[in-house]
Amino acid sequence: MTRSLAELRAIIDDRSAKVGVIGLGYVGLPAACLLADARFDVAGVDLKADRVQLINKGVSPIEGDEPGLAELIQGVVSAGRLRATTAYDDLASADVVLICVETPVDADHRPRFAALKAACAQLGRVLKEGALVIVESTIAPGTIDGVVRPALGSGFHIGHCPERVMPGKLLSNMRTVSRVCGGSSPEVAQTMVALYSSYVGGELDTADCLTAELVKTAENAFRDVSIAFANLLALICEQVGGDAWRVRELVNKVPGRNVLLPGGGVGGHCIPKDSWLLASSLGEAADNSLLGVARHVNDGMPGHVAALVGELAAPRHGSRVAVLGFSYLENSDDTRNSPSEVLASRLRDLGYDVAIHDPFVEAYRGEVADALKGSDCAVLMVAHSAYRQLDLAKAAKLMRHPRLVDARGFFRRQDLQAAGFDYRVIGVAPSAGSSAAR
Ligand code: SAJ
Repeated sequence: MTRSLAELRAIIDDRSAKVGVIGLGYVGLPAACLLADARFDVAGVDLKADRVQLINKGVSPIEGDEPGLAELIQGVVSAGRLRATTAYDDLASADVVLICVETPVDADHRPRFAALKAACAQLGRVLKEGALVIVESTIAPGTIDGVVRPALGSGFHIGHCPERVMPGKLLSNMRTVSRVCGGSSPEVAQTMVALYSSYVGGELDTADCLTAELVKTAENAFRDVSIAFANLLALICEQVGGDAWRVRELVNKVPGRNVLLPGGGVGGHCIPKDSWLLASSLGEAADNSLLGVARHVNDGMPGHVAALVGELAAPRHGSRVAVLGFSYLENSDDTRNSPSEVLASRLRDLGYDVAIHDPFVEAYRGEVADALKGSDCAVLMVAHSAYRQLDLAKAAKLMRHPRLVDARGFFRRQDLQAAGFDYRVIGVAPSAGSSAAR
């Protein structure tokens, strides 16, 4: 090792360290901007040349509303502290490099490390000895030792500081949410704390790499299992004549009890795959494990919504269903692993024509009235605040048949009734006070 950690620490503290970031997407770009804003000289590497060009013009390639990001990119690029490139060679002089590439799972739910391995191999080829490499992508337990270290080669300090961001809040999450600095040694972890304290206001906990891998996959898997419990409770309530929203309300009255929200599905880039990353250490047993079963429950919810549509409006030639909401999360434009996409294709397989509306997603932005017009059933799939403005009485008149499946418990039932809708709410049995019978 040519450089001691103490020397690395010193150039981090005086901000003369050169920083690299690989992968300029939802995680890497805001991180690169915050480090540049903290007065580090930052070089960002991304395979996508068009994204690199946009960034070097001071323009954000990230769609959707990300408060403060466009201004920050403009500021740090025009100040010359952030430049983007497609060439790994530009990282040869870096002292610290963050890796923020995708870590998906394949159709068999096994982790796919191609992007991570490629980034590590290309970086290891050019990076100077003694540099610190930190993986921010969410990775399966054992990945730092089993994949990153061998691909990178020897001579580097290695760490894992998993990202904890959500679309729509990237900068505020990065500035405020606590982080785990998992280092290949306690000294490396402390050096990571020095780096992240340059822009993270939340707590910075030190740990080893394996613990950091487990913390991130566990917190997302726990959320997935908790959502699956809420969804299963919803299915049970429908079965036995109950109302999952009322049950949830009464359970959560007791402090410390927190049943999450049932709904039409679990999407996004994180929750649907991070459970499988954690479960990967179970090998063949992963599918039937608690984590695997929870995944199957949540993956089944769009299909259940399609069945509820079928109960209200049996598919006939020319039947038309309006799906309200296509992004995976309310008030976001992010459509990764969108449950609505699964629902729409299921409905088409059943013979329905499907019209989609979403105020945030370019392809489906039009007038909600156009999607509802002449439809036989509508589905509320995403709880966008904009749908609070929907005039239900007007909507009912636009439709061929005023029927609605509320897959997020979004509308007040008395409002649906008053507007003359025949409706089903996910988690509520037809007999539990809604007029579902046709
Ligand atoms: N969902 C439900 N019911 C709920 C909560 C969510 O059906 O009660 C659905 C949402 O509609 C969405 C999906 O689950 O389709 C995921 O929603 P989310 O609120 O978990 O959002 P993510 O995936 O953007 O954010 C999660 C967060 N993780 C945790 O809260 C443990 C966030 O803090 C992480 O930074 C993010 O994953 C990540 O990047 O890993």
